[in-house]
Parts: sequence; structure tokens; C-alpha cells
Amino acid sequence: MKNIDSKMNVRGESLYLDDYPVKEGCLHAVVYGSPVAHGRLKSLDLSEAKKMPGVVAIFTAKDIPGENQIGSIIPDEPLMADEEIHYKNMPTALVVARSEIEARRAIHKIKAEIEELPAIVCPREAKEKKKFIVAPRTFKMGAPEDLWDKCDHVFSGTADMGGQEHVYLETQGSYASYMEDGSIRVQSGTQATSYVQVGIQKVLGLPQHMIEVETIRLGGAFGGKEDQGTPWACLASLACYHLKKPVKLVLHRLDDMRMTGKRHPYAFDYKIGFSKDHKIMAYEVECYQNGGASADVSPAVMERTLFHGGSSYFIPNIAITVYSCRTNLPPNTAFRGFGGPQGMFVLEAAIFKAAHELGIDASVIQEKNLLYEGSNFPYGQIAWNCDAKKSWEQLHQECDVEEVRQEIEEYNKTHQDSKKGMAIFPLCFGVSFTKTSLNQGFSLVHIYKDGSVSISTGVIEMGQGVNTKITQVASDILSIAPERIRIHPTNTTRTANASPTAASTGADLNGKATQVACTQIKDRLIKLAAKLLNIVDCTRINLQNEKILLDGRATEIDWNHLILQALEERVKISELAHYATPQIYFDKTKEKGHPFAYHVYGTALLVSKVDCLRGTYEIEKAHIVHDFGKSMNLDVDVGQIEGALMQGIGLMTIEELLYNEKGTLVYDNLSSYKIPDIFCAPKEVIVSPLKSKPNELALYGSKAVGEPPLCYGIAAYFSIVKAMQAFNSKMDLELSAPITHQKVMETIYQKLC
Ligand code: LUZ
Ligand code: MOS
Repeated sequence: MKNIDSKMNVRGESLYLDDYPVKEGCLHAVVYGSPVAHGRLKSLDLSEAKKMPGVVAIFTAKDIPGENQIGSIIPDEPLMADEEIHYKNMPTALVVARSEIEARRAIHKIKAEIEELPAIVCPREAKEKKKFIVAPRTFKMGAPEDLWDKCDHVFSGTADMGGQEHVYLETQGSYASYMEDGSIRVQSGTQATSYVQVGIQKVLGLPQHMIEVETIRLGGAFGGKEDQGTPWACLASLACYHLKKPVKLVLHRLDDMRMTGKRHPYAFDYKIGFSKDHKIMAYEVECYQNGGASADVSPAVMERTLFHGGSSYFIPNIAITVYSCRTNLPPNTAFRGFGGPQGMFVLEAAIFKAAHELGIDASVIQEKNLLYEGSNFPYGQIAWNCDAKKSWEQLHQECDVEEVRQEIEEYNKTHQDSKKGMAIFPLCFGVSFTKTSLNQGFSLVHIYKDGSVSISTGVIEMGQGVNTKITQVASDILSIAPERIRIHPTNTTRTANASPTAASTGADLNGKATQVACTQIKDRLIKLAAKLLNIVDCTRINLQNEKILLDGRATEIDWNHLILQALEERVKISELAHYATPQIYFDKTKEKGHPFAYHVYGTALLVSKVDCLRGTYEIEKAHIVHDFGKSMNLDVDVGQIEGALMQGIGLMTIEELLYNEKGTLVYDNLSSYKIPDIFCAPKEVIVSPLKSKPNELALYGSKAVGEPPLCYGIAAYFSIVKAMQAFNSKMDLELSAPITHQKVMETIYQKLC
């Protein structure tokens, strides 16, 4: 089935927040962000700004009727700066005017008197000063500390990985309307309608039932709207609450880039030990997470780094420690992969360095240490249906890796100023929210009198095609045409307490709930049909292509007739269903359990070519063997792989998230912060499904596909470093991502003369 949104999207007919027709009298809000990263707010002079044309009101922390608090995991995040400023561009005042341009002009007239304090931007410095968001955590298996003497080779080093700006095409925003009884209705650009509802509840001090939050779709999110859709909805609602008028707040791209948190940069110290035959005997890593000024979802991101610190390898003695460090940056947040890529990167960096020192290719170590059937993850779960080796082998069958290697060697021998490199990355990604309680989904299915079907779930469509998959489920179970089915916007009045659409679980959780709802309605319809046909044995009845079959043959009764009869006979043709992932649990006191419904495996091979005169590079080829389980929509899923690959390549190569020592984002617009374009795409991309088993905990056996393939971008980094080494084998291997063109240039001429 084609993605049901494609047609409207390409015609520009799909409604995004900024396209919603606004009500008469709608006001526009613009956020004033603090001019420094750390300080004490002495006074705020709003008098000039208030006199500006069109300005209706200016709100500050003092106007918050409830709590000035939106922290979702830890209550450490004020909605607006009150006495203290924790990061540059922290929301400090909200200007509301007749038009956005008038509000924006007034912003410049606000004068803040601030006692500036030194800013911390580096997680290592925060760690030294013991500024932690939560206590450090360690996942451990075996005893690496006892093994160093027994290893034949031990290597240690440091690595760094930069953050990433989400660059969702649609910036953050919300539109709040005042309803007759003082309730607030919010259209919000969020991945989590219920988080927005709770945020507004806290800030306005209203009960949750007075707040309705709705999301039609998002123009991308990538995690950036999991927690951070909330502040803008709270601010718009605050103004709406006081002024009793509709208020719209849509961030300008530049404000969005400066004010919102991003993927967490990490710094690492590692130590890795090998046996003679290149088995990893012990691995220890300390990860310093740059959390930004408040917790946001950093403790959960930290957890995913712990879970993925062993990547796709079995390491019998392993200790992964993460420090979640508080710095004066905007609160860093969820981003596709959610701390996983960081945990995987440092292990690949350790393997790469070890391979270099041992004079072998990293792939020798990789292959020797892959997870195998029944091996243990450091967190206690056992790798059943483990396809790590299988995906590695399938890649090697499909693509003659030795031949690629020889071609590269030949190329490098015959080219002076241009070098090629190849890297392989084996993937293992755990699917489920690491917080067990979030693994639940809801679906509300109604059948109307004319036989058309309406479905509301807790999931949010953000371009990933989840509404298409949910339509497929309903269409299959009820055996009606997809055109009969409409997926409605996600809304807190239809789906309460929904988990965020995150952790790649949206289709599994809400699709399975839809499966339950449709099956229950179908069972009742079959009973009714049996009654109408005077049949006792319901198993003789089936629904197919809008016909009711008896013993496999069409009867007089069709879908429309059956629905009319159901209403006549007072049979319930609506259902609210709930699905909670079975079998999963995690014991935080032991740091052991079975947190993931299943794992997604895969292996990617990337080839890069570096221009050693310019420091530029191209990615020539990406060959990916990916574990879809049994994909229920290969078009949608391959689209996710390609998008994630590009985003992962961006993360590892050209996207440079740079803050100066004052906590100012240096590349704060889309001409200096470069995201990958078509020229960054590999010249050849092959995505080939792993021949694996469908997984029963995945929707229709079709494994989650949102986040895991982003990690394939890690191979881009190592393929480039490999090419650089072919030019200069003496260069430093200090391994810090992203490997920008500038960094290539600075590195490849080291120690040459
Ligand atoms: N969000 C979350 C996530 O709250 N918990 C998770 O485990 C997670 N994983 C990936 C992306 N978002
Ligand atoms: Mo996410 S990183 O919101 O799945």
C-alpha cells in the first residue's frame, strides 16, 4: 500500500500547524530569549516594548498562575527564567501582539539587567565540578577490572561525538484557543499530546480535563518534539488563558535553532583488552553526556547509552558508566537513536584504534566478537533470534567484500591525492521504551452507519508512515477497502495518557491496539452474521472484501448491510482497545532485566573517497542488509532506512554543532549548519532485507524501523578515517565525530614532514 499521506503532502494540501486557519482576533506570540548563558536576572524592563505598535501584552514568569515548571522526568526546568538564567536564549518573556512581525519588533526593546556568571559548556568540566543531572549509572557484566593483566593487548583512549540539530522541516509551534468554560484547546506540534497536556496543567494549574491537545501531523520531529513541543504549547496557553483570545506561537527557524535542545554531545574514556586471537576480553568506558541546563529526557537517553554500550558484540567482561552532566546549553533532548549511537560509536572507535595498533582491519575484530544466539547482553537479557552473524554473513554473500577491499587497495596505490576507505558497521538496536511503563498504546475504532471507519490512536504521524500501517491493519482485519478507513488526528480527548510517539514503537504499540480493537468488533460482527444466517458455528463465517462468507462462499450479506443490522440489533460497533507489550521488565536496583521486546539487527558497508587536496569527501556506496522482520510495507520501511542513513551520515560527517565558551551556538542557521543534501548521498545505495523471521511482538511481524538504521551512519565516519589513513598512516587517531571537511584537512597533513 502506498503511503496514504503522499498525495496530499506532495500537493501541499496536508495541514501543518502554521497552515491551520486561525480564528478571528487571533494574537501572535514571540519569545524573548535571555542574552547570556548563565546569570542572575536582576531586572527586566518591558516599558519600551509595551509601547510598540500592535503589542497587546508581555508575560513573564510572574504571570504563571500554576507552577513555573515543565520538567517531565525531573522538576528542574522552569518554563520561563525567573531569577536565574541557565542557558543562552532561555525563554524569559513572551510578547503578544496583533501580528508576528509586531511582536518580533517589540522583542528588541526589552532590556534585561543580568549579572553574568561563567558558563560551563563542556561535559568533562561539569563532571569535574560534580554537576550532575542524575547520579551516574553503570551497567556491568563480568569483571573487566580483573582482566587487564590477563589480556594479550590492552588499549585505551578518548573519543568525542558531537550533537545534532534536528532540522525538522516544520519548526516548533502551538496554537491555543480559549473555550466557553475557561478550558483551553491546543493544536500542538508535539510527539506527545499527553506530555503537552500535563505541562499546561502544571503551568496553568488547571485540571487536565480542561485542556485538550490535538496534533494532526508533524513536518518531521526526530525526537525534537518528544519533550520540547511542550514549552511552546505552555507559553501559547499562558497568553490565551490571560487574554481569553486565540494565540499562535510558531518559532522562526533561527529562534528554533537557538532555543531548543539537540542530540547530546558525548565525551568518552575507554579501555579495551584482547586475547591473542582478537577476542574482546574486557571493555570499560566512561561516557560524559552533555545534558544541557535541565534534565529533559537526558536520564532516559543516558539509559539507552548504557543499553547500547556493548553494541552488536558479546563482551564477557564489560562496564559502561554514564555521567549525565549539567551544562549551560539548552536542555539536550531526544534525537533518533536516543543515546544509542553514542554508546556504539565509542566502542567502534576503540575497535578501530586497536585494529590500527595491531595492524589488522577492524572488520577482523568485529566479526570475531559478534553477538550470537543465546549470548548475554550486559543488562541481563539474552539474545534470542540473534541475527548479528546472519546479517554479517548475508552482507558478505551479497557484496564481495574482499573484492571491494582489493579495488580500494588498487585505487589507493594508483592515486596520490585521492584515497578510498571502507568500513562495516554491525547493528543491534533494542526496541521498546527503556522505561517499561511507557510501552502501551491505545486505539479507538468506530464504525459508522454507512460502513466507514474512523480510527484514533495515541500515535502521531510525522512522516514515518505510521497512519498507513494502521490503515493496513484495520483494512486487513475488517477486510474492507483502505478508502473506507480514516485515521483521525491524535487528540487527548480520544486517547488519554498516550505515550510519546518515540523509541520506534509507534506502529507496534498503537498498531497492535488497533489490531485488538478491530478483532473485537469483527468477532461481534461474525456472531451477528451467524445469527442472521441461522448458523450455530461461527467458524464457518468469514469477512472478505466487504462480503460475508459462509464456508468460503459469498452470502447475500455485504459489509454495509451487516453494519446496518448491527445498529438495528444493538451490537456495539465501536471499541477502545489497549495494548501493553508483554514479557518486558527492568530492575533498576540490579540494572538487569528484559527491557526490550526484540532487537533489530543489520550490517552496513560504506565506501568513501577523500579528496586529499581539499579535505572533501564523497560516499560512493552503501550496502545495507537490514532486519525488517517481515516488513508489512517495504516502501515505507525502505524510505525510513534511506532517510535514517542520510541523517546518520550527516551526524557523523558534516553536521557540526558548535557552542563557544560563552554558550553561544556558533552555526545557528541553515547556511552555516550544513545538513546533508543530495551530493552527500552515497552514489549507490542498496538496502536488502535480511532473511529473518517475523517477530510476534512486532506489528504483523514487521520490526520497528524508525531509529535503528540511523546508526549505519557510523560506518561513514570510519570509512573516511580509513581513507585518510591511506594518505597518511602517521596521523593522530584522536577520533572525534563529526569528521568535517575542515577536520580532514587539519588531520591528514599531520606529521608528514
Ligand atoms: N524516548 C523515551 C525514547 O522516553 N524512552 C526511550 O527509551 C526512547 N528511546 C528512543 C527514543 N525515544
Ligand atoms: Mo524519539 S528519539 O522521540 O524516538
